[in-house]
Amino acid sequence: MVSRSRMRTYVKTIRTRPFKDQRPGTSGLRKKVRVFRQPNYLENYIQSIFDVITHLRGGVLVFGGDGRYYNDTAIQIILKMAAANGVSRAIVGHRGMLSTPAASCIIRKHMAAGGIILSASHNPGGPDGDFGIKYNGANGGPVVESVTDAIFANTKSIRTYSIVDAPDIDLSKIGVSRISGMDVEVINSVSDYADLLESLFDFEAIKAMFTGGFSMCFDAMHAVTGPYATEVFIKRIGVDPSQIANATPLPDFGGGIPDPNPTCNRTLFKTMFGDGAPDFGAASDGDGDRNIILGRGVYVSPSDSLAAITANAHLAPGYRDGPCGVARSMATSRAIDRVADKLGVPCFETPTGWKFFGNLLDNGRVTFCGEESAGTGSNHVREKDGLWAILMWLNILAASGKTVRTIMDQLWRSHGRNYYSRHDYEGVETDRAESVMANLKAKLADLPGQTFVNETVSRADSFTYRDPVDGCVSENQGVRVECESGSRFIVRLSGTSTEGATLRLYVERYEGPGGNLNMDPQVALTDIVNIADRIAGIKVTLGRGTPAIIS
Ligand code: G16
Repeated sequence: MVSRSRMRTYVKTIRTRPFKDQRPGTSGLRKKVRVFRQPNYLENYIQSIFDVITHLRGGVLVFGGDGRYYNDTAIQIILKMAAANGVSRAIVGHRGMLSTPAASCIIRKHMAAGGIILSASHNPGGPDGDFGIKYNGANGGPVVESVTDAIFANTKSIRTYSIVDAPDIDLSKIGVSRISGMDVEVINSVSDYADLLESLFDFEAIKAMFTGGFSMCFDAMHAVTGPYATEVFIKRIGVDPSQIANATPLPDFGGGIPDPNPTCNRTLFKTMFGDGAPDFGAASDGDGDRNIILGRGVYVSPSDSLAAITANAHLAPGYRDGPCGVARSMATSRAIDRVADKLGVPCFETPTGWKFFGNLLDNGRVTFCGEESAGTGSNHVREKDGLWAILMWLNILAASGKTVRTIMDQLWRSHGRNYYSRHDYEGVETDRAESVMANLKAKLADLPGQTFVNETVSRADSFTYRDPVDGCVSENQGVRVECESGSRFIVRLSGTSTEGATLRLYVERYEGPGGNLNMDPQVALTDIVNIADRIAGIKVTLGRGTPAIIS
């Protein structure tokens, strides 16, 4: 506990004024760096966390970020505020860095009260880029909406914050120091997490596969995953270092955008579709929770990856019994539903945002969950986990002796294929994006029964989620329009963009096991894309001819 005399000596109470724009989005508070650097902006939000979650006083908290620009400055401020707010022990990643899944692992392993993660995920970094703050609870996962709502409410009335007046803490040395009554333990960021992964997968089988000539290209995109990939792939599995690209984390991600989609990671996609491509390609994002999977000449969409993992996970030692249940976000393709159906396990449909999986995982209702946004994970932590997904794939390939293409062909031949794509209209005017949503919602009641080209609408609604564990209701989670054929489209506004609005159109079409399973998804989806645009008037209303990113 912080002694009163020490508190008097070191704690400063600073007057502040509320900012109006501190509502957390899909994944914490995400803003431009320049917004966070305004005097008191970061401090107000952090103080609001401590004001709302009062049991952090006297508790243990985990701290770390993805190493992006401003991570080093922000973490010093946050640690000094934690000390001033009575946190008894801070567990901090070496150099202030922790991947998001590693932070979740460490919160759980050390039974901490929670953790503060500094990341804007896959968003660009650097002084003109983005920064973000997430608060995760004792289960290691993002807190539920009622808590983020309370934090937001606090930011609107905050008048003071507390911070200790002390020199910066040296986060480059592993060990324990003390700041105004709070122990600061700087830990090796990778070992707990690597141990957890090693307990779930057959590293020996994966090692034997590489020894036998299997080749991989893993791109860490100069983000936080580099040191974890080095530990797991190179040190523990024996992968040749030449198979790991961009493993050194940089504050600006080397000038790239740490989003492993086909547009931001052209190099990997070019490699995997080029002559002499390796057997396996993968990448993760800024904070290491996303993943992308490719085989030689084949891209596995995140929705398909979730389905393939669910169908084959029994090949990994940690998942021998298969899943007890699975979950996907509403916008994710329904490929996993078919796998779950065959396995005889429930499949839950949640809104976008990993926080909605927390209750299902904590309550033992699901083993795997995933999202179309390149997020896949299991009950081993409470965040999506890029390296976990990549190791799961490697384990499946090693245990089955099959290629990525064969795994996918077999999945589609037994379950059919859910052709799927997401079209992102980024940086559009907020008013225009909101008017697409409003116009679409106004049409919903009349859509069922109407035929467009060759598709007849069977259902059209705005998605409302009722959490089966705590009964909480989340409304307006995206508009979905489903057709009798099984095709559907979904439109929603992103909750992670930092400039204007991002409108996402998700399209899906089902082709049965006997159908044409090898089309180019964009060709297969042409009709439903056109129908969506005709109904929602996206291009006209936004004044954009094409989406910025198609994935
Ligand atoms: C976050 C959330 C994910 C969500 C994604 C996209 O991921 O954790 O659950 O799917 O954003 O959200 P939106 O469509 O609202 O932009 P990350 O990796 O950015 O933290």
